Amino acid sequence: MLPAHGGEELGVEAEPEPGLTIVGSYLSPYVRKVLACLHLKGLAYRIDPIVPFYGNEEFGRISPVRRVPVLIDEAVTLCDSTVICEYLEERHPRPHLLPASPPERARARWLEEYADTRMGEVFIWRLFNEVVIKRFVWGEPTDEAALARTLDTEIPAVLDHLER
Ligand SMILES: N[C@@H](CCC(=O)N[C@@H](CS)C(=O)NCC(=O)O)C(=O)O
Repeated sequence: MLPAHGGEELGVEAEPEPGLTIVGSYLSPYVRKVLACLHLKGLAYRIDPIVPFYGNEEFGRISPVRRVPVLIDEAVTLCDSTVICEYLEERHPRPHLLPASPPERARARWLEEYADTRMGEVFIWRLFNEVVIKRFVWGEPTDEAALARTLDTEIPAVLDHLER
């Protein structure tokens, strides 16, 4: 491990050992998406539970946009949960995680895209950021009006789309 922040070992492996490493905290839904994919495929991995805000220089090298998850294996280092899951699906096709028929595959991809973008925006950046990250990472107060808007209109609209 490389030293990262405040002397803690939150960095990433300089020389990854053979096998499969996922860099990223369990708190991240994008990390958990990749872990769900690994579990469903029965693949062993180790996790380097870095919090992206505290990542060191090595983290910036393997994740140029400083986001998690990152996958490191003996063949490749990859960012972005969708790219990582597609790689796992191609490299370890069974069990298939996408449906067989093109319309169902497309629908599954749309749901993934919707979760990654709109749901991420609403649940991570409007809700979780407002009540947790702003307060406990940056020491800033919650914007109560913005939070109320998210709870009253944005989250119900997202859930309505999923219900439909
Ligand atoms: N499109 C990316 C999004 C990943 C993402 O936004 N991860 C968040 C954690 S939930 C992150 O690393 N945030 C750090 C930052 O924005 O500085 C993916 O699917 O992997």
